[in-house]
Amino acid sequence: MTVDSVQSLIDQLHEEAEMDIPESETPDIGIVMGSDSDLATMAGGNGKRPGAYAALADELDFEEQTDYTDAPDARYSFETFVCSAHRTPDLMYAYAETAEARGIDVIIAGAGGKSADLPNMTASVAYPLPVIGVPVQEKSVDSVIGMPQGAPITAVDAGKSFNAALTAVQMLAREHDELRERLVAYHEGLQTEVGDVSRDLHELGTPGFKTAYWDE
Ligand code: RP5
Repeated sequence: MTVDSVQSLIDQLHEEAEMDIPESETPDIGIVMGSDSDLATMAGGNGKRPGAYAALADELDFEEQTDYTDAPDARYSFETFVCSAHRTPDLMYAYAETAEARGIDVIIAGAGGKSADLPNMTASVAYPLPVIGVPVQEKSVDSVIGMPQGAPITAVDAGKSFNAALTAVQMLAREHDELRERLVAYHEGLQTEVGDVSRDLHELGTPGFKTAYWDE
């Protein structure tokens, strides 16, 4: 028995899979999570470190697509859903099953708890689409990465949805030079930050650095 609110999402996914929308107007990355309680880890904010949303929207100029039939201005986009593997298995299955036809190139799937089955089941159903699993908690790592031979999943360390987004864009960048350039620019920015901090720490000395940086 699937309740109406879930069934309408399932129906919508299947309808969208039948639409003939150019790939450039469909989301490139699909982000799914087992619960909205995973959102702080998957997106960032609310006391958590930057997550996949922050990597895509703030660092790499992606835009979130909230209407499948109305692409955002940005060329590269992602979408976000909650699909619980245990509470809404039909929705999880429908998302994974339709993802490729809906134009998604890579899925980032996050779940917490000891039975974090959304990433691994999504990977099984969506195959051959690549799925990057995010264990939302340390105790979720084994259930996310523990796939049998022949059933692949790529995964990041617990909570590292930011890196999952970078990995997803690395995959897309093999076909999109513009994304390759954005990734390189992001990495150069990281190097610059380390270089600047290192010079300041060395030249200000530890007490001076603490005053300059910690009292900001
Ligand atoms: C998992 O159970 C979810 O991914 C979440 O991390 C955890 C708890 O879910 P809620 O009870 O907060 O919805 O399936």
